[in-house]
Amino acid sequence: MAERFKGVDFYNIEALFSEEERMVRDTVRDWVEERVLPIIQEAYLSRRFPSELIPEMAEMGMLGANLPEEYGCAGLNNVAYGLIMQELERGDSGIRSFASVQGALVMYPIYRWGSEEQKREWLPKLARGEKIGCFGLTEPDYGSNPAGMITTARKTDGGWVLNGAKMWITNGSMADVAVVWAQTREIGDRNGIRGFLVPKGTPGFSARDQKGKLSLLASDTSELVLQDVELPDEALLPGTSGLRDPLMCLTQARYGIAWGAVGAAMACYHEALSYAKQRVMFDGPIAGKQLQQQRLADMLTKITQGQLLALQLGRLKDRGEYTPAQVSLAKRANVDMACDVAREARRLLGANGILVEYSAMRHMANLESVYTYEGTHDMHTLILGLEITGISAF
Ligand code: TGC
Ligand code: FAD
Repeated sequence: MAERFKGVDFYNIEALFSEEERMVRDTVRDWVEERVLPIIQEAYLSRRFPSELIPEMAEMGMLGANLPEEYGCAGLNNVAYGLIMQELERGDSGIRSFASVQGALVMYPIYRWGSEEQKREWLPKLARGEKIGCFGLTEPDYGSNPAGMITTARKTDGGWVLNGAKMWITNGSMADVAVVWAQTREIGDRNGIRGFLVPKGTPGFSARDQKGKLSLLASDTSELVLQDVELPDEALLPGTSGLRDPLMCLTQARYGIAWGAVGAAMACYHEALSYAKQRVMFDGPIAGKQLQQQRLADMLTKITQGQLLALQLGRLKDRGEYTPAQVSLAKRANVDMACDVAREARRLLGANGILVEYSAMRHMANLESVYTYEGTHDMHTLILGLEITGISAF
């Protein structure tokens, strides 16, 4: 086995984790080292999500890890869950995305608003990785503003008919079930948005790969088309009633991203530091040059701030004291931090920094998607602006 990655820990944050949290992190860390890093370059260049990893991720309890054991999940606390996201994204943002969507955007809404029958039917299979899910909120004309969605759910006798399209959907083509959000205003719903479970193969429902991506290449991103899709009443997530529900799912996923971004930044810093020590230019290692030391000092400072932010957010979440605005702050700050660290690492590596053999450019390209999805950086700025001033500037 390769030498274990020792992490980046300038402030002895290690001491703030419980034994179980450290054990979960180290298990996932070793797995990423052994199973993800050796294949990720090939997967990235071949533009494929490495689905062969799913059974192992499931076996290790990484899917819906903070949901209860009674539905086949690991029942971990939110800090341990965050550490899983951190380690997965140290491998690749696409791997973390897969786990985020399966857990926070598919299993969470079923757990939160599903009937007991839906929970028993889907959650254990999703936790075991036997079924894959996706989350359809974004539409071609409604990205940052999902309230305007035009996908409709029309009530019929004994069921529903869905029409519309969803865009940029992670796991979309490989999903066995899509959590689709549709507006129901025409039937007089006050808030007018409900969630539906749409199984693959339902007539009128199809998924198409998003072509031409230059980011998150080791991830399945698709468009979903819903044309007169007839669903039984049992497809409705009965507890859903308005926009608040998908936004609550986003809070769960944004929380995981705040941790994941730290992992990507740690990978880039680690790579930059070891490169700087061995790359000799002008008769000495570039690690001995002041400009590169400044780069490394800035990276370490930012990563340390991001680690503390994620950890305190996790502790608040575990105590049930966190707010969506706090999650926005952490998603916004940590992804921005990781973008900066990845870019500086790539620059430190010189020409080698553009090669796939090194991870900095892959992380840098991936993080541009992470900066955009789950609420763009700008949207989180405006969410915080509203929180601070009480005035909406959307
Ligand atoms: P607004 O009136 O503010 O809110 C409607 C109701 O929702 C409540 N709420 C939230 N609840 C929980 N968590 C949050 N984050 C919440 N944000 C709002 C709010 O209190 C209200 O409740 P109630 O009881 O009064 O009804 O709604 P708005 O239409 O003004 O929108 C606000 C805005 C702009 C912040 C929201 O639309 C937004 O967050 N837009 C960004 C869209 C977005 O993030 N899309 C992500 C799509 S999924 C994705 O990208 C997956 S990538 C996955 C991967 O690969 O990892
Ligand atoms: P727009 O909303 O069109 O924004 C364009 C620009 O305008 C941005 O810079 C934005 O910040 C800015 N802007 C928007 N509104 C304002 C304003 N009021 N004031 C100032 N500036 C503003 N969605 C899902 O539902 N499920 C998924 O699984 C999923 N996976 C994704 C995977 C990838 C790889 C990507 C790239 C996206 C994914 N998304 C998913 C979609 C993602 O959530 C949206 O792309 C994102 O919410 C932004 O929407 P948009 O792309 O339509 O940009």
